[in-house]
Amino acid sequence: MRGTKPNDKPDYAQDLVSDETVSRYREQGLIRIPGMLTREEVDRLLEAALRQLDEADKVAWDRGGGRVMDWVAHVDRRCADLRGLALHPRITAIAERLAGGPLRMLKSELLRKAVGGSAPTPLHADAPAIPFTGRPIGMTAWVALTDVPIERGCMTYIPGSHLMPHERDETPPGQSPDPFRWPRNMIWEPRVTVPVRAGDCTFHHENVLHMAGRNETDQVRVSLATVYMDADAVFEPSDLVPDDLGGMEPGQPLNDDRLFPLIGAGR
Ligand SMILES: O=C(O)CCC(=O)C(=O)O
Repeated sequence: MRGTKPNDKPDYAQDLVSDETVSRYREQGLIRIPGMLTREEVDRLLEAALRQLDEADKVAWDRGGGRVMDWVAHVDRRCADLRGLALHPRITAIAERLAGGPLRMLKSELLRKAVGGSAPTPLHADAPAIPFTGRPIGMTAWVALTDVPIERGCMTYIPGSHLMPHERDETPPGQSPDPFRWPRNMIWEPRVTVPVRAGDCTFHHENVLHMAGRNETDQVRVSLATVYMDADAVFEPSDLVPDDLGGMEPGQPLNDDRLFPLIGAGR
């Protein structure tokens, strides 16, 4: 664990994921790591998460007459337990190994798909909502704090789509591009649906296409999605997302250690 300075051991991250897993992530743009958290961690973090979902202001995402989900933005800035999860030593070490270079935490969002139907999460890639450029490319670690079978709205991905061009129809003049419109060339690509147990973690590349089903069960779906970016990434404003990162200037590097801490080996 972090207290024993795992990153002083050069083979720490190597012990956590094999070279084969890293290659698979880079080919497919996603990977599931089962059992990332212990039962005790899941219980403690779910309790903290439910408290946040109860008390904090939330962003609601409605689409097609239903609620896709709601979330607590930047939850790491208001809850020490969930900050600990966003900067979890195993998760961050694996993230850097998958990405192949030093990363910073950009943001973490505590997600909820409520009981009572909800709406599916539409197919999208995250890159248009991450207004930064850099190498290695950003990724999301999505940690399940409840079991998420297909019926509770687990994620479905198009493996390899991060390496394919995302062909879209021309946006009519004067209109913003719709990031949730299917890229035309992806419709017939195979998809993979990934149910997860509480404590499992998936990582997905910011350009991989993904979606999720509705929650059709009688239990809430709770997860923490943390976005990690290249440690030297620079801000590139986007029309699609409000700048909720603290008034950054175009071209400004992501080097505020307080807001965007280095993770893993760089800490
Ligand atoms: O949790 C979901 O349904 C979607 C999450 C997502 O799109 C993401 O973490 O990038």
